[in-house]
Amino acid sequence: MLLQGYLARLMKISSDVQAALTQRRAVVALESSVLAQGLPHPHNEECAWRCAAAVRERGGVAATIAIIDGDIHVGLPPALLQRLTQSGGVAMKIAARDVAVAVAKKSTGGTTVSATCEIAAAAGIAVFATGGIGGVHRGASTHFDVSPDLAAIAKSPVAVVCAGAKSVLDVAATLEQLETLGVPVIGVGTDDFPGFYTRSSGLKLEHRVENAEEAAHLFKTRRLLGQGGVIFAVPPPAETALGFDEVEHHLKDALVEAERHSVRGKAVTPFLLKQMAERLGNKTLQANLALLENNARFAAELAVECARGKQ
Ligand code: PSU
Ligand code: MN
Repeated sequence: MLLQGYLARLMKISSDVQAALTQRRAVVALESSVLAQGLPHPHNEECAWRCAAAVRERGGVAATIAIIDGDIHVGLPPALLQRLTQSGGVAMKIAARDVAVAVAKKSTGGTTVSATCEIAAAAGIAVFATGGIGGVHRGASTHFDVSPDLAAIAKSPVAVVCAGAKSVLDVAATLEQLETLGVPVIGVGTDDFPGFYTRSSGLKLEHRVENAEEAAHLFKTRRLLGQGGVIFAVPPPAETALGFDEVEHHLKDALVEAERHSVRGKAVTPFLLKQMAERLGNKTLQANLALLENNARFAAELAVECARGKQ
């Protein structure tokens, strides 16, 4: 867990985010690995403005988190955001364990879910929106590739709004691991765990809420108990969601390709997502952008509900 006092000295909080935090208004943290590694230019720029606008429309302040020249930014000015969106893939992918390295070496990069969760918590931001979380990769029983996202969510007192786990993963094993780590996974208006590109992963959830108000009540209760994060799983919008069989079919080929190129470690997730984008074309891109925006919107509604009565 990042230490709040020390971290504050390393952080640059934008004035709008700082004002909202001081006045206890709704703030939504946004990750930036999706901008630096996840989406090609110029779609990453479209993602940034659509998510920020969705948060604003629902009465929240967006706080994109990233590390630029070693500074931890909470709320990224447009000129610095472009350093990531126009980096052509050379920006660092910063997971929780890389934060200290990136700061010490004055590096520039996008923060993944694990790093963003920990930085958001240390900055006093309770709600965080992303596309899909990382998790247990297929074949993990032999190569042990489990995303640090899961452990970071378990220990950070943050509500993580997502459209499920990335479909390239072993989703059932990811849910098992979240149970082991003590992370509640709550469906928003659904009994199914969403499948990122698809409305359902085919796996059922134990608990659901119907709206942001119910989600806020549950999350506040968890915070009162002094426990870690909660995952709120929102199905991707029906208009752009893909079919389960179609995604699985192409995924099999993408996994073979990853094996053929001996892709390992942090490169696995970006490689598989890029393969899927190439195989399914513009549809994955549209689905990805729509679900990111949709998650940002729900996260803002949740943050507004959480802030109610605090000002
Ligand atoms: N690359 C992408 N898209 C992403 C990510 C990386 O093309 O969304 C990021 C997310 O921020 C997520 C992380 O937290 O990947 C998980 O990576 P890994 O499986 O290496 O832990
Ligand atoms: Mn990994």
